[in-house]
Amino acid sequence: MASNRTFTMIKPQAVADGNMGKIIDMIITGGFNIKALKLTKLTEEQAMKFYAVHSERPFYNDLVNFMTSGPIIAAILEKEDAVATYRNYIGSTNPKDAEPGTIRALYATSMEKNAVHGSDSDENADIESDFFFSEFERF
Ligand code: 3AN
Repeated sequence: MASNRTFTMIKPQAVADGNMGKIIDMIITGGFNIKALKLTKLTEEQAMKFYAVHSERPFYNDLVNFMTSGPIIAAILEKEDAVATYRNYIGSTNPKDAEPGTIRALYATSMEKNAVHGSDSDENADIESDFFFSEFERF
């Protein structure tokens, strides 16, 4: 059965562009309940660990540099079938392919600076949520 939780980040470019409030509003109006939320900044070590699955990819170093370039918002979201529903809601990784009206279509500026992260499986949603939040920081 699909989990009802997913993990998201609002990436540095979207925060720097002044769009974090609009994106959080879209998350709420999309029917996702926020179960944890923080503004933080990743260290290089944390970003390398978070994206370790991409460590062999040619864009890995640029991705780590970008993700440590400024503050991010991290959040745990709850909704039925949250992982798949949220990935549909944010749109394709490449904003050129993102459906009109999705978060990435509205706020991403490139494949790398694609506004938000959304977990790709229930297992990763749990791992990523645990990466950012202690038990005292979520409900
Ligand atoms: P998604 O975030 O849609 O699940 P992944 O997991 O394939 O996409 O990629 C993780 C992150 O790596 C993306 N959010 C994006 O910022 C970056 N990325 C993926 N593919 C590329 C690429 N070809 N060039 C630059 N950055 C990329």
